[in-house]
Amino acid sequence: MARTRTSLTHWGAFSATVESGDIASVRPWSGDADPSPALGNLPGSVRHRSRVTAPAVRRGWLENGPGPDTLRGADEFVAVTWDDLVELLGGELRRVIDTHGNEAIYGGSYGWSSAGRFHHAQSQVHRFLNCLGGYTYSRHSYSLGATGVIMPRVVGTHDDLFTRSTQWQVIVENTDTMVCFGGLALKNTAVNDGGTTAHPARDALNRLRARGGRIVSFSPLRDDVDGPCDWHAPVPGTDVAIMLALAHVLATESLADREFLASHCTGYDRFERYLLGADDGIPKSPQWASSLCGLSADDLTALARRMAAGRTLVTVSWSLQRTRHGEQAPWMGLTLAAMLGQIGLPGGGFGHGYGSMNEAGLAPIRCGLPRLPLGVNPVTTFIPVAAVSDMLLQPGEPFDYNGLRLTYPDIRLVYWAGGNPFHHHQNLPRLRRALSRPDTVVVHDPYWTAMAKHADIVVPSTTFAERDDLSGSRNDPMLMAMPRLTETYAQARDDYDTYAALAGHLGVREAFTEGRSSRQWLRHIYETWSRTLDFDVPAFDGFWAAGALRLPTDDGLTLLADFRADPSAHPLATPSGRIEIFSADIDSFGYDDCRGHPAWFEPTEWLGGPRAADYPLHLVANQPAGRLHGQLDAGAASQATKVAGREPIRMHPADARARDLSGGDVVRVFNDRGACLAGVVLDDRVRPQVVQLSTGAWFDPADPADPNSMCVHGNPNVLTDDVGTSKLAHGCTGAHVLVQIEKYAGTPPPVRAHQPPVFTPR
Ligand SMILES: Nc1nc2c(c(=O)[nH]1)N[C@H]1C(S)=C(S)[C@@H](COP(=O)(O)OP(=O)(O)OC[C@H]3O[C@@H](n4cnc5c(=O)[nH]c(N)nc54)[C@H](O)[C@@H]3O)O[C@H]1N2
Ligand SMILES: Nc1nc2c(c(=O)[nH]1)N[C@H]1C(S)=C(S)[C@@H](COP(=O)(O)OP(=O)(O)OC[C@H]3O[C@@H](n4cnc5c(=O)[nH]c(N)nc54)[C@H](O)[C@@H]3O)O[C@H]1N2
Ligand SMILES: [Mo]
Repeated sequence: MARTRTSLTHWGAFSATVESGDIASVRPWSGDADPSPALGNLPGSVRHRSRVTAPAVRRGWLENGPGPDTLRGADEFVAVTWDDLVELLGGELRRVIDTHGNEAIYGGSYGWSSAGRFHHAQSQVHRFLNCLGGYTYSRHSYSLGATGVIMPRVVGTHDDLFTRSTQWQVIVENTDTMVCFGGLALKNTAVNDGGTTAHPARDALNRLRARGGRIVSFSPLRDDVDGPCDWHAPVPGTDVAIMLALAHVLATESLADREFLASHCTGYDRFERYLLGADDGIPKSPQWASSLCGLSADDLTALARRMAAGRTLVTVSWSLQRTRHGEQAPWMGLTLAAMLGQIGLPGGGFGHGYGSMNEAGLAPIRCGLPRLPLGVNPVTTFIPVAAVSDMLLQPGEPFDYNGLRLTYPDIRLVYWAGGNPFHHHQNLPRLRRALSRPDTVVVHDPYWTAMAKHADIVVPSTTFAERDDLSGSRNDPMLMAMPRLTETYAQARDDYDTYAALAGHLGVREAFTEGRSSRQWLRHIYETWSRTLDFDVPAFDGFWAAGALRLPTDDGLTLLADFRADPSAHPLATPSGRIEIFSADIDSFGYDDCRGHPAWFEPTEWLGGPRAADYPLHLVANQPAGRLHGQLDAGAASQATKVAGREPIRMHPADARARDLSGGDVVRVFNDRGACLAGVVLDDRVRPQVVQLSTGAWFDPADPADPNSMCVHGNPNVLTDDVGTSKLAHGCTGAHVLVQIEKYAGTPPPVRAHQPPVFTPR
């Protein structure tokens, strides 16, 4: 019998019809005017054949015990009982801790998992590992690796840039020109960490235009802005040069707000010497930038004048910092906005992440969120999150990070729950070699992702649809009940129950569970949270019965308005209390790849450099429109985007003609790191010499035993360089990579990405 229930994902709330143990259909939540098409991936996801149906152990690990093994990813699996799993995994955790110490466990476990706050996979795994004495952890995210380090140093905050960003209504009413580096991709506003119930960005842009506001987009893709805009398609990776040119016009035409620079910023003089070329003899003029970015110097000059003549918001998408030297674009965007002197004025100033995540432009809630307490991690060893392969391949080696000199630990056990490094990490051939190094790799996931296939111990997790939970997102007014939609599939278990059993085996059950079942925890975290509030909310049962709770929000915000109004009463959390256009601290580190002020650094992966002679196409590996990352790639909305069963690669018709390619062709995309197959889509909204292949096709090596094997499905991370943004942040640089493309000769191998691995009897 069909039932209907309401729940939510990171990409939206919905009501689901449930039949025969699975989601049969979904309808977007009534309050959402612009729902995400990715909701279409949910039907059939609970009982999909790619589910992990029982605890599984890699044959080689079972037979030979823990140890480095290049067979990871190519071996068979053996199904074991839950009791066996608890004994094997519990015993291995005990061995590693007793022999090598807790530092030898890598528990960074980066990834998005699903939206519920209690069953949040990272929270669960971190609480569990903390109960065992801790783990080597990771800092920051693949989303904002560079921003997460540079922005606290130069504007004193990271989170506030997003949670307290200038809101859409303020932009609609006040902004004359919105200058968007990296566009305003509406596809990305589908998503918010922890769930999202409304998608107002499209409507806001339409209302801004109706009022006479203009949108200027710098992006290799025309459709990074939906609807009318002034489109500039520079050579990818040259945005900092463009911003410098705009700044140069402001500085040399007396259009810079020197009063604001003196009262609210520090170090503009040092930066201006660089801008004007006082020391290096190179003025960063529109003519100079034009030779790098391919845009006309006159157009840049005219734009700078227009920006100074009205209320201008400079926005920088997150993608711009997911490249080598990614610290520079947000820092330079902030500097440009500071020179315009409109930071803190309604509709003017700086924004970071409009068109990257739904939260930019949305009102923050006026309270915290219910959350599972994580305990304390006594281990102080960490890595910047995108250094995972470096860590596994170079134990004991020193590295630079944010002014520190650190050492990579010797990891024996890698523990992953709720993330997929074969989605998120760069240079997958190198990652495969790195994953052959530790003694043991443990993965919890509902699905047989490539990461699960590379594990020794695979723990079948439930999906959000199989358990009770509650949502919560810092810029969404709705706290939603997420009731279990259907019964647990096969032998899957909630991660919480798995950790409780492991904790029991290891003698820390009470510390982990505090005597509560997961249902009791849900009530407990809600009640603990409700006691921190200065407004009334229903008791847990009332909330659960109502299904949703509207929280109060801070409306009408302008980013940094308080600081602007009174910088001494509201100083920034920077050394000077002001915007640091020059940072003495960063300067003192003496890094060659991040200096004391924002600057142009020539990228490695760009059309203007020597690599382009061999790999003459610039691949933009952006976020997929039809899904969240690799999640539910097998679902209908994601599958509808595929071409010949492969991930679509969009290219300009001229670049296709030059290679004798037509739409629908299967092509080999390659460089010196690896290769993948993809399906051609011709589109003149893509800048010539640029191709776009989104992330998220499940990695599918033609020959799993060969670490250099091509991916037959179209995962761009077989091509990307595994190198950090700089010594300052070591952020992820996966957004850009140079490639060559050729027609695939012969019959393309079948895509097997969504099939389980081969099992063998014990
Ligand atoms: N080249 C390139 N690479 C990129 C990017 C890019 O722009 N270019 N973007 C980067 C960015 S910004 C990000 S955030 C990352 C995203 O990378 P990830 O966050 O690692 O990707 P997801 O596919 O969301 O992985 C989440 C996993 O959690 C699993 N899961 C869901 N619910 C549960 C649960 O309850 N328990 C457990 N145990 N597992 C669960 C899902 O099945 C899925 O496998 O990718 C990064 N990689
Ligand atoms: N549908 C959907 N939405 C998502 C996600 C998803 O997986 N699916 N992932 C979410 C996550 S975790 C994150 S962190 C955010 C990421 O948000 P972003 O990092 O901002 O997203 P991207 O799609 O990688 O990039 C946005 C656009 O930047 C443009 N761009 C790339 N390189 C350059 C350049 O050098 N110069 C200029 N001017 N433009 C460039 C590309 O054309 C691209 O479409 O997205 C979130 N939203
Ligand atoms: Mo992200």
